[in-house]
Amino acid sequence: MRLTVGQAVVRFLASQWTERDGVEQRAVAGCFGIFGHGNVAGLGQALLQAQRTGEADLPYHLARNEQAMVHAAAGYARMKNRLSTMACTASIGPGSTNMLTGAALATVNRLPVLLFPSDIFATRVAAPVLQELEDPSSYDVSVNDAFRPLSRFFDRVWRPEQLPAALLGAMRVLTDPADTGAVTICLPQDVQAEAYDFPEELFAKRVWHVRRPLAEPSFVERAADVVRNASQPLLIAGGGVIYGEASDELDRFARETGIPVADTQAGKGAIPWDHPNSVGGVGSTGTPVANRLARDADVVIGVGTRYSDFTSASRTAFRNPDVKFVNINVAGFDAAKQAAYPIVADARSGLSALLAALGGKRFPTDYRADVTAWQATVDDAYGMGHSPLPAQSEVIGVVNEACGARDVVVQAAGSMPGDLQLLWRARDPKQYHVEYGYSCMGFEIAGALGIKMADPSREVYALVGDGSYLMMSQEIVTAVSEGIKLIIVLVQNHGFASIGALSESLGSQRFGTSYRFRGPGNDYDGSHLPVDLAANAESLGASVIRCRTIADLRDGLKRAREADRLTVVHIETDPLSPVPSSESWWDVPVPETSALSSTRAARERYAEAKRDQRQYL
Ligand SMILES: Cc1ncc(C[n+]2csc(CCOP(=O)(O)OP(=O)(O)O)c2C)c(N)n1
Ligand SMILES: [Mg+2]
Repeated sequence: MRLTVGQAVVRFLASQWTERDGVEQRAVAGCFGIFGHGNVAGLGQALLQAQRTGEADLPYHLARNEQAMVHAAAGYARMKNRLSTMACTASIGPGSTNMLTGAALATVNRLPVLLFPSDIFATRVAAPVLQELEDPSSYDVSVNDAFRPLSRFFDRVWRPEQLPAALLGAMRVLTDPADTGAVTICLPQDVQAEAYDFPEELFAKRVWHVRRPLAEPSFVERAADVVRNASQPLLIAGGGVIYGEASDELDRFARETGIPVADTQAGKGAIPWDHPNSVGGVGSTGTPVANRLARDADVVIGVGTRYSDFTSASRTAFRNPDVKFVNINVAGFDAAKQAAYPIVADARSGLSALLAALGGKRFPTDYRADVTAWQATVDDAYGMGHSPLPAQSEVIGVVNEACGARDVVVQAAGSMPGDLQLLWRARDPKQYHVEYGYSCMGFEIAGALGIKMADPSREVYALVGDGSYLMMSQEIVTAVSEGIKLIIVLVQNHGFASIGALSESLGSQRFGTSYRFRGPGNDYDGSHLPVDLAANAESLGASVIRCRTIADLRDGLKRAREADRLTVVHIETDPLSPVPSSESWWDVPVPETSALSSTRAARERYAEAKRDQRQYL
């Protein structure tokens, strides 16, 4: 079939499917893109031709920022439990390097996204092309080489005949639950437009069967021995439980063994908040109940977790001197963490196999009274009646109440991820979408767009801080133009509440964390800025509801739900409002020497906290 490389890419992607548990779906459902001279006549023409002739079904969506379109693809993939994603095409140079942060986010979170950065001419006759980085020591280096460490698969197609291998390699990695992440195929701008006689088989429907690796019996037996001999085990549910759709198995495991279940940011919702075994989030922003259980546990069963520093409280969460770890994970890399007894398996089969091997062993459930007491603390935080400005915990409470069981909340950075992990009551495995692998400011609105595209039947609430909104809010325009409804709750607290609090605790006096005029002290200590983010959102095409009080917010959210278009609900909160303690720690180093007494005092506290850090060998 004589096609350009661009046309071949589009045809190929339109024929790729995934299958797991007998359900087939499109592997790549569409293509986000921003065109420039690098792709307008290559992939751009191919997408146009597909749309005009119907020869290939790969809907095109115009994004407003390349980083954001990769976030949208990541949100889409996460909502689809990594079984379907979106492709992204960018022009050469800045268009492509804008995708780097998105690529890193996807790979860190183990989410499949398929990126086509455009690249410099393969023929080099016209070099240096506009936006080319010239490397005097090598002519085959381009800015796109920066994608290499961020991608789980990287290739550059210098000649059309390389394309089939590149595409198959890309699909293999995208659909592998252990290896998935950003997949990057660089397409030189001349090669995109070059024709080649591609074999027809390349474009036949291809189904990628997504594996559910089974646990090896001898590994299950060793791990079961460890768990059977435990006296106070704790299970930590990570994102792998949700991606593996293993909530039923986790429920059964928990009920039959009595073992308490704590969750990570990616695992929240794996079982509902009011499940009899649920003890809430664990680690630096976890609940005190889960953290006390973690402190004393002699066996920690980590299912589908990467053990990020927030989960392990920078390796201070587990303090039993004899603590042992049993990890169930599709990725051998993660299963081996904390010198664990590894079960390299899908969460579903791993949990079932371990449960069977435990032979009816049951553990005490005396943590339940503590959970009940903790829930009263959450109720208080939801309804604290803080004044004159409301507290962020009250905003979270109202959004939680407004959310239907299947609705989705989206967040990524600032003070909200911590408050959400501590306080959010998740009712469905797909309800809680806090991107906390890369914690990227600006993910919220773009990610929410992708999530809503993945499941239009759910109401999607993006909670956005003012700092994150200012970094990346332009996908409001994309959502408006596509007719995609989002509810954006814009939390204005005039700067970085999160980093402000962190800075203060580390002796750095909230330096550079508030959005105010430069004042008399040559610092940002003047009055608030005349910035109106609600008006900004309105100017981008959103409906806007301005709220002053929590009652306004409750009513505003009701109206936003009833609306049929993207609605921004704006509320100002007190950046200094209190939140219940996690009784935990996070390792952020404090200067060892300082001319400031605040820093010296913080250094002493730091050295003290550091003593509880363990290597788990
Ligand atoms: C892209 C990016 N830059 C910087 C950071 C570091 N950082 C984490 S939270 C934060 C402030 C977030 O401000 P805002 O969205 O207003 O949330 P708030 O802290 O006020 O809740 C910063 C700068 C980040 N996570 N992502
Ligand atoms: Mg803020």
